[in-house]
Amino acid sequence: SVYNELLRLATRALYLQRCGVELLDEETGLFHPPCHTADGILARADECYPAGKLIPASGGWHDAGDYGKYTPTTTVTVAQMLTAFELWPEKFRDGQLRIPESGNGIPDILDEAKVGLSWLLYMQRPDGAVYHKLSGASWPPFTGPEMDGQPRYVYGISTADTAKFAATMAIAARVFREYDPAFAAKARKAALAAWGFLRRRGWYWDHVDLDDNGSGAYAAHGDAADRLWAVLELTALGEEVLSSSELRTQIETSSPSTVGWENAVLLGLFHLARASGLEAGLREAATEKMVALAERYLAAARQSGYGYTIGFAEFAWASNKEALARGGAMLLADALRPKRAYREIALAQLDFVLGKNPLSKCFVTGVGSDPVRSPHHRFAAASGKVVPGLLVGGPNNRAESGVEEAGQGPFSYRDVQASYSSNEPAIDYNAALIFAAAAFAGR
Ligand code: 9MR
Ligand code: ZN
Repeated sequence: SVYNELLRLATRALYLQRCGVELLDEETGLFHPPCHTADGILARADECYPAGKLIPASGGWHDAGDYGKYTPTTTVTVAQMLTAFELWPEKFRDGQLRIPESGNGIPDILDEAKVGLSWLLYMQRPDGAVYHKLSGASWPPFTGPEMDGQPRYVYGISTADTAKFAATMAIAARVFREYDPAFAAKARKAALAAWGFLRRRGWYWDHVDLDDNGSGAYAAHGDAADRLWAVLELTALGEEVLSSSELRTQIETSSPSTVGWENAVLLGLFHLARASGLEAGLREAATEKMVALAERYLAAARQSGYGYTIGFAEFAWASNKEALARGGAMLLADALRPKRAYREIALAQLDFVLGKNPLSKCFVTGVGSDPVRSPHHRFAAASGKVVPGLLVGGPNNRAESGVEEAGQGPFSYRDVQASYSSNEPAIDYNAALIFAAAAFAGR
């Protein structure tokens, strides 16, 4: 049961990131009045609306140390939470997180996932397309979120975001069927509307550089991986979107990576491999792809005394998340083709971020004997309190912030607020942590 509290805090950290509502948390003493309640106004005219139109999209989660809300991270975060729940339902209970919804008869992790999903539904245009992000035009000051009074803009749609949305809503439609059928039906309808848009349109992103002056770019350079993810999830849901021979070609020629905001094909392959009523050959093809990836990371881990999958030269922005995601790829493969080494190496990734590393530092706030103390996190800084359960990006050779020392592998890290490139948490980093903690938590 040693990972149970970690799982609880890592999941609960999303609750502490909620936007658009008052936060009044007895457990941590954290408080802020309702924030960003006027989210948001359309930054530029598009095919459906004039510039300045109010697109009601309050709610959701603050992405990271900033107060932006992004489709790329919200989708993959929800998708990983729901996948963890599907794999290990016995580890999630109603009442586990002590959040406002605790006691409503639905496992808390689903309630929390719904916060992200409900916001995503707001981000869909009537024609099915989905907006990329919602944020201010300048980076917010280091104050509580309620003090960030600048206008907040909804920035242009993209087919990459629309596809990520379709995939995530398809997962939600499947998982919520048993717990909240009305919501599941809504998610399915939204997924199909997004898919309809994708069928009518090739790769497109309504973007100008100015959009990124006060928020992360989360730039996509195409939408092929996202479209494939959507196809796989819709198929797993039982929708016929491609012929089985086309599907097979797409699976066989795919190149999945770890699950992240850039690419979440791996989740689609996994859900398809487990879908009932599908040709065994298709499921087998998906499994082969997943096993090949897991084997690659296993070989990498064998080069490291820590069993870490990230080599010295590979530490980059969000290396902690990448390691946990590599472990996650092994856990997904393990669920299809059990292999002890997958679980051992996945655990080694978790151990590393929890402190079994050259700095003996725990990269999660509020956890362990030497946790992160000064994350690049506006709300934590303003409150003067610990916001527990947040995983920071970790060692980063490129040291974009200029604060941590560059090129030092696992030592390129500093626990100071200014180090946004090594010491900032983000919801998608926590999703990878939730997944790993869920795998090793007891029931
Ligand atoms: O997590 C993101 C990482 O993969 C990118 O390399 C980096 C630079 O583009 O951006 C990270 O995301 C940040 C986002 O742009 C803005 N909110 C904070 C995110 C975490 O640092
Ligand atoms: Zn907010």
